[in-house]
Amino acid sequence: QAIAILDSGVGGLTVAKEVMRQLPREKIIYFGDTARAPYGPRTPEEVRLFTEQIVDYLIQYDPKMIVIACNTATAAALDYISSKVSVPVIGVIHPGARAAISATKTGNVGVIGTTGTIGSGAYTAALKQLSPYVEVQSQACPKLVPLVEHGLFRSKESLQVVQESLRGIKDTSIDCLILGCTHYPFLRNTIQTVMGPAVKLISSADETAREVSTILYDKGQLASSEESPVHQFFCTGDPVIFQSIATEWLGDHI
Ligand code: DGN
Repeated sequence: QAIAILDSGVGGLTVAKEVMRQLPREKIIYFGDTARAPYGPRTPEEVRLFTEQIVDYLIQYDPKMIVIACNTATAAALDYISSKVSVPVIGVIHPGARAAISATKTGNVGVIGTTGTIGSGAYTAALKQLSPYVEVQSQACPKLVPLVEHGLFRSKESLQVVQESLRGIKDTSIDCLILGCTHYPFLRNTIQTVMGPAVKLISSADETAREVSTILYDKGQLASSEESPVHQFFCTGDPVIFQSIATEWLGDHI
């Protein structure tokens, strides 16, 4: 049985890569809804519907768990999807919040994400639940996902867009910044350059992969085969662009 990982596009590959690294025997079925990305500007109802459609599709592959590797879909649909299916479902917001709380020294945490994620307040709620006195600065960065989906994350143009997008959060007193959208690790170096070396960047990928590992271990469902698994990738949009971004990011021909 495989681990199903889904996102609005290529962003969830940042989580898939970490799951592959921590759990190299696990087979992954990845689904990127590239034809309908970005999800950020859509209503929560629409994102919930799209997430449900993807889960309905993936369930035919009988996955042993589902990872909603999209913050926007986690905010809009995690509880709903969890109540609908019988396998464990996890999102990326709580893992990201946990990683930030263990990383911050000053209790001043920044979060960047899509308009949907930031508007939902889900990170602030998750952070405050873990540590009531944490100070949270949030900033929606709607221009970053399209850059990544178009494969422009190494372009010159990306520096300018990242600079503009981070203007509101750059001069605050945060000591760590949650990359609250799974697309943002593609722009990690550029974001680090703009924020400066004193701000630690937090991606939820590591912590999410650890949670996958804990759940499968507790259920006695970790893969035991010695053979390398053959992963499967699906996208709803142009497969050539998806394949090229996925191949570059994962460093393996997809
Ligand atoms: N990668 C998704 C996230 O983490 O929110 C959303 C990207 C998008 O579709 N805007």
